Order: sequence, then structure tokens, then C-alpha cells
Amino acid sequence: MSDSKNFSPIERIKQKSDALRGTLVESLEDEITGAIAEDDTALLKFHGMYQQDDRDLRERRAEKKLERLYSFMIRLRLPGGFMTPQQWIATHHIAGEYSTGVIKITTRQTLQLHGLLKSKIKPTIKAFNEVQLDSIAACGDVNRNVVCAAHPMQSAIHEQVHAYAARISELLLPKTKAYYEIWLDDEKIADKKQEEDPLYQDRYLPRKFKIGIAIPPNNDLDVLINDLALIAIIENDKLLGFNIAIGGGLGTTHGNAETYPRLATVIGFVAGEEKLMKAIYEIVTIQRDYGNRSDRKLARLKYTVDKYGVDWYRTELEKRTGFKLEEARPFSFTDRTDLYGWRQNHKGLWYYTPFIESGRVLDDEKQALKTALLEIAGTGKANFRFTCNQNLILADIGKKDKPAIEKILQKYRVIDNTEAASAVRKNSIACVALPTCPLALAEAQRYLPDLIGKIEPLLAKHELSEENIIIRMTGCPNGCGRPFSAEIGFVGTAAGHYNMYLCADHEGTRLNRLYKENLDEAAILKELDLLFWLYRKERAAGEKFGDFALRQRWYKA
Ligand code: SRM
Ligand code: SF4
Repeated sequence: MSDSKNFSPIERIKQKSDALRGTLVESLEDEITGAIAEDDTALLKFHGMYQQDDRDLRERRAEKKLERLYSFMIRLRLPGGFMTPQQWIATHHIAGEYSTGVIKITTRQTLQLHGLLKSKIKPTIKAFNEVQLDSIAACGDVNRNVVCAAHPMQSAIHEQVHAYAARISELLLPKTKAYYEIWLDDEKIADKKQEEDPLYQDRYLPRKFKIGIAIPPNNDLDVLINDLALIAIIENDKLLGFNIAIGGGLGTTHGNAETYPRLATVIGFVAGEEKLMKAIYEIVTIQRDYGNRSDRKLARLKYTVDKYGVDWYRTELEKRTGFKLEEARPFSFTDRTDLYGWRQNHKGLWYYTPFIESGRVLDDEKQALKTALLEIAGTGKANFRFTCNQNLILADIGKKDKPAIEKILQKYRVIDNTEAASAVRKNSIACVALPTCPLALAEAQRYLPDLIGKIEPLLAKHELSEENIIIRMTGCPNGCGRPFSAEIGFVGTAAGHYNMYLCADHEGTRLNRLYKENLDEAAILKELDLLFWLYRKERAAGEKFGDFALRQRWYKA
């Protein structure tokens, strides 16, 4: 356990926050600045928001001696990434009225709105609340949005597995009522006992905590990058239980050798909901008690697991739960791709997955996606399910309603756009990066689409256009677009420069390795031209790019 004398400053902010209230009310009322008090920026995250500023405008505003153009990003808590059509309609209007208007589907199956001014935060949260949506614990040192295999085609009992996402989210929600008091003007609670929190106490977790649930053989959510990964074990359409894996996480820091990406290690199997919930809860309490509270760079569960050992963690877990984990059951993943286009499930319901580049829902010259989705939601005939590949699935559509939905998708060129996108583009992910992300060192979602446009001709040249190689880009090594599990990963080092990573597998069970550093666009394309040529010439039948790269030892020694 960390020595409290060396705790990082955030630990003090959390403990003294009066259950995450801090001075948020005062900060909101302060009309002199568009920002909030510094300590409150840490607390705001627990309420699902980040203070940001437009980095494109920083220099110009500084020259004019203006304060930065502060705004806020809000992220919804959406366990398993599910929304009703009514909730989508509300989100569409909230985005238009209070934010930039672009609805961003994230790599964790939820939505973000950017560019909210301070005065618009409360109206935004109130409007979301009216349709039973909230942003509680979407960020901060708590359990975040619980993600789950997205497509109902993945299993006949998808619904049963998917329901665990909401249950786990509920189990691990902080007990404080601060969110309701500050943003929704609920009365101050008189009896503080009501918010006593045996799980988080007043210290919360040392760092963010992420949980994902996979349904093999698809691994659309990259389950093993989560702090806690659950793998549903299903036999003959019956849920036997879950394999439990711990210690996944991708964030690293350039130049800090103590940080590294890690895939979760499977520690056993649990059958039955009661035992599962107990195991999840206690995995979190162990991290609460043993996680590093001095150095936030080393505070994720992966470092706790490696510091104390996997066996120690399992033993401690068994001590706390009072039962032993069973031996892990065999499972395998075959893919991470979203199931694009129309699909029908075993109940005869229809699903349409459009390709949404970098998860940005807007109308542009290619398609009027945002308008189409509003019109579809208006029919009330499709639910909205989000994927960890930054797409959405128009879901649960009855046979008789399919033609009407298809007509709308065609009218606004959504089907054309999805069908025209190449395999490599459909498999790509870019994080937000500039201009809103304060940590970005280089572009990602504003640049990857163009780069892919230059990679596509190279693939065509080498007759590889049908290959669905997984390419991901992030603006820094925090890994929000999961670049370290991409077959080709680009990680920003400075404006226009990226480290290139190769050798991950296609299924999300092996991380990649550093291949070359600080490449600019010309160097990236030159490298890829050569690598694709070799891949085309020398690969074994059916061999995936990442496997071939590993066989060729395309990594820095
Ligand atoms: Fe992330 C921080 C965006 C998924 C690892 N992430 C951030 C912040 C909030 C920057 C900040 O701290 O101020 C970014 C906001 C940018 C913006 O303007 O919106 C940000 N992360 C995102 C999203 C929106 C990327 C996207 O384009 O979809 C994803 C939102 C997920 C969600 O809905 O909750 C997002 N972030 C991830 C993932 C991928 C995943 O979980 O599947 C990772 C890697 C997995 C992991 O956690 O290890 C990830 N984000 C980080 C880290 C590194 C954490 C670490 O352990 O070192 C940071 C930095 C931090 O926490 O200090 C970070
Ligand atoms: Fe920002 Fe870095 Fe995350 Fe991209 S990977 S959103 S640049 S923190």
C-alpha cells in the first residue's frame, strides 16, 4: 500500500471534496472566467466532464491577451452502449443547442459532446436527465462506462450477457448525491449517512478503472485492454459463467520506461451472478487498497498486478470473497471487426451498422448521417447500440419496418458511404486528439482519414485491398484509440510525427511492438509500400498482416 505522506495532490483533492462537491457550485457561478477552479477540474471528471480549451485558438488568444477559450466535454454513462430512439432524439437536440453539434461515439461505446460553455453545463445535464441519461462516473478515479460486445448477432443470449453491463455499472456507482445536488438542483441531503460509500469511501480509486465483457469469438471491444475483462463462456446457448482477466491497460508515457501497455491476464472462471458480482467488487477493493496513490502514471491496476503478482492478487481475491475461482475455461477470438450492413438475428430482428469514420456523427459532403439518424429515431422503430469501434448499430428492427429504415439510409447516402468504404478504412480507429484534447502531441481523427486515403492506393498497388488490416492512430501514447493492439499503430510524438508499431494479432490477444520512431507522412508511406510488398510476396496462405510482421521480426530489438 502507498505511503500517505507521498500521495499525489489529487488524493488530497478527492479526500477533502465533501463527496465530490468541492467548490463546483461556486466555480459555476463565477462569471469572470470561462474556467472552473483548478481543484474542481479534477472533481468535475467524476461527474463525467472535462474542462478543455480550443488549442487551435490558443496562440491567437494569447497574443490578444485573452484567456483561453474554455469549454467542456461531457461523456455519457451508457453501460453496454444502448440508447432508445427517444434518447437519441434528445441527444441530437442537446448537441445542437449546447455543444458543437457533432456527436462523438467513443472507443468505449458511449457518446461525447464537445464545446459546452460553462453556462450550458447545467441545462445540458438537465436535458439529458429528462430522458434518463446521466454522466455520473463516466470519468474520474472510479469504475467507468462498462462496455460489452455490441452486436446482438453475436449470441442468441446476447441480451442476457449484455444485461450484466448495467448491473455492474450500478454495483460500482459512487454513492454520493453530489451530481443531483450540483447539476439538477436537488435539495442538499440532510443525513450524510445516505451517501456513505463502503466501496469508494472518501478516497475513491487510485486511478480510473475499466471493465469490459466479451462474447467470443468476436472481440469487438478489445476486452483484454480493460483493467477487468470478463469473457462470457457460452455452451449450447447457455451462459455457464465468465472467465475473469485482470490488469489490462494501454496508457504509456513517451520516455518513461516504467509505463507500458499490458493485456489482462486470465485468473479463473466464475459461475453464477452472485459470485461474479462479489468477485468484481473485491477486485476493485483490492485495487483501492493496494493501488499506487503516489504516482498517477503507475496507478492503474496493471501495475498493482505486476507489483504484487497475479497469484498474490488471486489469493487476496479468494480471501476477500470467501470462495475459490474455478479453472479458466477455454475460449478463442477470431475477429474484432464490426458487422457492417444488414444482419438478422435468431429472433428475426434486423440490424444495420453504418461505417462512421472516427465515430463523428455529422452531416458532410459524403452523407447526411446526422439527419438520417434523427429521421430513423423519429420512426421509433430502431434502438441505438454503440460499438467500441466507434460505430453504431441501428438495432432491433422488425421485418415490416426494415424497408422504411432502408429508404432513409439510402436517401441520405448512408448505405452508399458504408459500402464505398474500404476494408482498411472500416477497420481504422483514431482518437479525438486536436483541437480539444489537452494531451495531444499530434493530430489523429482530423488526419487519419487522409492518411488512409494515401494508404489505400498502396494496398491496391500490392493487390491487398481486400485485407482488413487494423490501423489505429492516437495523438499521444495514452492509447485512447487502442493503437497498441493495432496491426499497424501510429502514436503521435510531435506535430506531423508518429511512432509506428507492428506485430499485434488481428484478434486482440497480442500487443504490437515499436517498429520505427518519429516518422512523418512521407516516411510512413515509404515504409508501408515496402512492408506491403513483402507481405504480398512472402506471406503464408491466410496469414494476417500482424502475424506476418511478427514472423518477419518487424520490430526494434
Ligand atoms: Fe482516453 C485521457 C479521450 C478511450 C486511455 N482520453 C483522455 C482525455 C480525457 C484527455 C484528458 O485526460 O484530458 C481525452 C479527451 C479527448 C477529447 O477531447 O474528447 C480522452 N479516451 C478518449 C476517447 C473519447 C477517445 C475516442 O476518440 O473515442 C475515449 C473515450 C472512452 C469513454 O467513452 O470512456 C477514450 N482512453 C480510452 C482508451 C480505450 C479504451 O478504454 O478502450 C484508453 C486506453 C485503455 C486504457 O485506459 O489503458 C484511454 N485516456 C487514456 C489515458 C491513459 C490512461 C493510463 O492508464 O495511462 C488518458 C490520460 C489519463 O488518464 O491521464 C486518457
Ligand atoms: Fe488525447 Fe492522447 Fe487520448 Fe488521443 S490518445 S484522445 S491525444 S489523451
